[in-house]
Amino acid sequence: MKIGIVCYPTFGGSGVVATELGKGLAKKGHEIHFITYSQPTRLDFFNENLFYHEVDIRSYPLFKYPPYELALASKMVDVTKFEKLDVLHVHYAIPHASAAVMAKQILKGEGIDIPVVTTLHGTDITLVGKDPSYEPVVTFSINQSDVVTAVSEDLRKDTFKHFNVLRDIKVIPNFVDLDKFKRQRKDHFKTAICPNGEKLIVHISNFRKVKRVDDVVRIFKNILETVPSKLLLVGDGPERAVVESLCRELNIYEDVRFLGKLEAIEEVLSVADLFIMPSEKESFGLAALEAMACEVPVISSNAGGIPELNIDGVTGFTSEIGNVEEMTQNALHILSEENLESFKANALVEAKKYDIEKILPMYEHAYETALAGVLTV
Ligand code: GMT
Repeated sequence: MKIGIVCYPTFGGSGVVATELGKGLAKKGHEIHFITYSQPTRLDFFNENLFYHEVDIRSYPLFKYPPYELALASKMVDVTKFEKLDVLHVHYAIPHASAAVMAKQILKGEGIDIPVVTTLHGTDITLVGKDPSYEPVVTFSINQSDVVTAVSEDLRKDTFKHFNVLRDIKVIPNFVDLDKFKRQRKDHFKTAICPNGEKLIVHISNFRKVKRVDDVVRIFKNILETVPSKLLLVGDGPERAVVESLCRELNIYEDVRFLGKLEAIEEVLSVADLFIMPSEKESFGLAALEAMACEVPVISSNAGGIPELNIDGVTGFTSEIGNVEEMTQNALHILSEENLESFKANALVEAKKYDIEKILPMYEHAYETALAGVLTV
């Protein structure tokens, strides 16, 4: 099948999922055409089935805001016609779904029927999408897509709650490559960070307010009072300076390392003992899944779709958003010698349910359904 994939090409979860999906489908023999404004971050190897088309955004003195959505729709029309695509798969509703629906209409006028599959990822529904400044367009593009998928049951329910959706939404959870994300005995790396056998605690995010990185730091400060540990903070974003100041204020800076935008996160996760995700909103929590695949238990909030992945009392614990005290107690419970190994083993068992090999066929089925729908219209 020839599939056009549209996504944000950056470090964000939706871009990572879209890129890994394209790479996985290419390995299975599908021809994948990424249509984005720059090279997707994880598109870092050559494969004869992978193609990249850059959206040309022309500026003009009249434009205070260059119309990206129009440039994207035009590029989708162009690539669909000239590469003879079978299906367009857009990740993140804003503005990808509406641009795809526009491209579909344009192509229809030229006698070409192209089905659109839209995957909802989270903030496109729960934060940005439901805002009145975008809601009517998001509703329209969800209803006009041929197939719509959401990355968790919670996100599916939220979509019905916030939008006047008149169609089915299929849940296709995010996935992990178990060959890449796995426990590794990189003792030299662990020893370099934890020279005295400390426990290694990790948080990965884009340091936006919804990630509540300050809670991570406060939980870590509490853990330190009982268990010698080190904290690695991976990622970057608007809250980073605030979090750095907090570490100084709490006098724990010596035990915290900020790694910035690290690409090979599997190297850090593969030697970690605990992952913390206290988010205020999280439709799925891809970073937690990647941690679990590396046998790392998770302390998290119970926001959004996280409890579907992090099974309370089994793979880690979930608590009310902001309950730093309970998260601390749960972290200490996991880190105790008698509990750590069983939580690690459980994390891997659960992560295996999200093996890329199991999830890819669900997307292939979604494409076939979309195609069949278009053919019978
Ligand atoms: O979480 C973010 O800030 C990034 C965002 C994105 O769109 O890139 O992530 C969303 O999609 C990920 C992949 O499906 C999910 O794992 C994240 O939970 C989701 N984030 C939120 O819902 C806040």
